[in-house]
Amino acid sequence: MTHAFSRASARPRSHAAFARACQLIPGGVNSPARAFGAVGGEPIFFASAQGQWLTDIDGHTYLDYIGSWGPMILGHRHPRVVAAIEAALARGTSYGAPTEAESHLAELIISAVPCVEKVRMVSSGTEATMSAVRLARGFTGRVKIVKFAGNYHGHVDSLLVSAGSAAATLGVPDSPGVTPGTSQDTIVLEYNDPEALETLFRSRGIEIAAVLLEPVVGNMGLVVPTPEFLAALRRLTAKSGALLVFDEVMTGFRLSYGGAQQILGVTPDLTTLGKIVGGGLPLGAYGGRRDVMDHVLPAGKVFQAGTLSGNPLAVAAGTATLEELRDRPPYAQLERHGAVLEEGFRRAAQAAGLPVWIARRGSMLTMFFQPGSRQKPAAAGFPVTGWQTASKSDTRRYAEFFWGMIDRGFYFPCSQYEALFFSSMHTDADIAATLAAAEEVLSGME
Ligand code: KE4
Repeated sequence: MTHAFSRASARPRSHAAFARACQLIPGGVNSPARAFGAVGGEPIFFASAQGQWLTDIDGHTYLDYIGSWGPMILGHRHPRVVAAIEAALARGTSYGAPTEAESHLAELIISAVPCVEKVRMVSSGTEATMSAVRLARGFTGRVKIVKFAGNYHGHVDSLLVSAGSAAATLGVPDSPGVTPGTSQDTIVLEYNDPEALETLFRSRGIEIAAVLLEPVVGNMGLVVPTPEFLAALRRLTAKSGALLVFDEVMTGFRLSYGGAQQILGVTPDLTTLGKIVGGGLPLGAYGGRRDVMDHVLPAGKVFQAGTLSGNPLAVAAGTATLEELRDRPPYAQLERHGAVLEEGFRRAAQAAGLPVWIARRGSMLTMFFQPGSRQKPAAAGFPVTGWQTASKSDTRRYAEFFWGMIDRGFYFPCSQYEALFFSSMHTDADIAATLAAAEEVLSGME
């Protein structure tokens, strides 16, 4: 089914821009997640954004359900964030020396995130997870890292093993260039499988430096942890001396002001952050127990450094974003809108006779399209509990849904294996218009 917008003729300037970019940048993009590889067609080039809206270089406007893959929880160009960046800019852009603003942002993070007693700022989520893994190994003196299939933690060599997000989308969950010597110390288990975790710790617990996971997964589509899985994670790591590391780059300040760990009631030993904590500018962070963090150079001997770590502009954007989230928490509204979207998508898919599994936490949601013939009302979809079930999705149907929504001006994630996000700027009318469009698209799908 070809779509008005999916044809390059719908966006001639994007088409030309993409052709030019492909001559200069691998795949024409600076990150594969935005390449539209899984949905076909060409990526859209954008000119500007404001609030909940994106405008492409052909002048089309879209309601934004990606929010820069998570950071824009307050919408684009929030006045408090813009003012903070402008004020910092008037004083300088980078010093390569400490500023008081970094301590203020550190205080905000420490007061918000339950496990964080000390924190180190870096420039991306990847740097945060890479550093946390090195710290866990340096602190414990152990080697093995446990991760879970379909979880994505950035493009860290040792973690690009059965990875999610663009790695899963584009079929390179174990990337070329990652050597056996690197990946041999990474153990991959299925998410939400406490028995596998028990078996591993029974035989190899003393080898394990850390267990790293997305506490609510966004990178295989949205998957929530079972209470049994969470309890096993915390019990087994505590008993064996391994560190429990929550990668909250996506969920931090998204699911609540204290992140996933606050709503799940499980306190890890380390947490990694990114996206929202930088307010849309390049900033990541890792933090946790003081006795662990004090092993980071120069307090301790675990090396980690960065020219632009704690960059004044990024710190200003992150600080303003966190202060706005603290002062006017949007989470009740995000929950209300999320529940309406979830129920509306479920009803529309059922009426269209399409088997789906819908998972949601707050303003993170995925509708997994599943194989099966159409029958009205649709048979219930099977639960998606980990990569083994997520990877059974009908990605062709997802692509058809994606383009149908693009045709109608709704910018959804360009992969079945991503979560959608929406902001505090999305209105009741925006949510209703989204559901009306989804009903139209779903009812017309093959
Ligand atoms: P960055 O290096 O992209 O800032 O963060 C890596 C990362 C780490 N941990 C989690 C849980 C993440 O979701 C991410 C990055 N997420 C992807 C989207 N699923 C970023 C989009 C992209 O790669 O362009």
